[in-house]
Amino acid sequence: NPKAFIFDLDGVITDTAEFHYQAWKQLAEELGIHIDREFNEQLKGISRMDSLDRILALDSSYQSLAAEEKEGLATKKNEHYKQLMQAITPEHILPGIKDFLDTIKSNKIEIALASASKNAPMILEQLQLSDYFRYIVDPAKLSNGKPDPEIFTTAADFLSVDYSECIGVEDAASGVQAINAASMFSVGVGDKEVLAAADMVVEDTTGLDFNKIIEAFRQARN
Ligand code: G16
Ligand code: MG
Repeated sequence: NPKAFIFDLDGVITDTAEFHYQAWKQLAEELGIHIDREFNEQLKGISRMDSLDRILALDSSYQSLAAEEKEGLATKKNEHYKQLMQAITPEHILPGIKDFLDTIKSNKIEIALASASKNAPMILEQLQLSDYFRYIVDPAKLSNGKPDPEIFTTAADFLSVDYSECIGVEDAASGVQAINAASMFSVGVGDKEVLAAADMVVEDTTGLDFNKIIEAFRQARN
């Protein structure tokens, strides 16, 4: 059996993308910049500052902002986001995730979180899922974001588990890339074509079948 499951948060455990979008939209409007849901797609899995850079790149009048000004804007977005996140309850856990976590736990396999979100501990708390997670990687301490494997290897190192004995679960192509680069078994949640690099893909979170995943993991390791 694998020794650890390492999860992404947004798009796997809960859908925070819409809340991030609302918060960025509010900030963008204050700056007179227009963004839509299609644009928001490229902000998934991307860090707060990188997301801000992509938004500011849409308007030539924001090309020479000082670092402190950008910090201020990023903080402002996060204030909007935290406000919206107050509405998050266990009802916002994606379908099948609670049962999947219970099954992993009852099989005595470790669980960790590899999310780019600095708000991840608060979100898990509100979803009432914190107790499942032995470790939550602090993205502020990383040198490189996904697709770099660092966030996944950091979790495995903390748990003292070989990378080859870990299974990573991701909804973003960059996340799957990060898992693969860490030599872990990758499970993609979402579009088969977008996540073609994953060792296994399920359409949505209801497809996360513990036995099927273990079977595919064993086959890949033989
Ligand atoms: C999530 C979201 C991103 C967000 C990032 C940082 O990543 O997908 O859109 O920009 O976290 O969030 P925060 O501003 O809360 O630090 P993941 O890795 O959970 O998919
Ligand atoms: Mg994600």
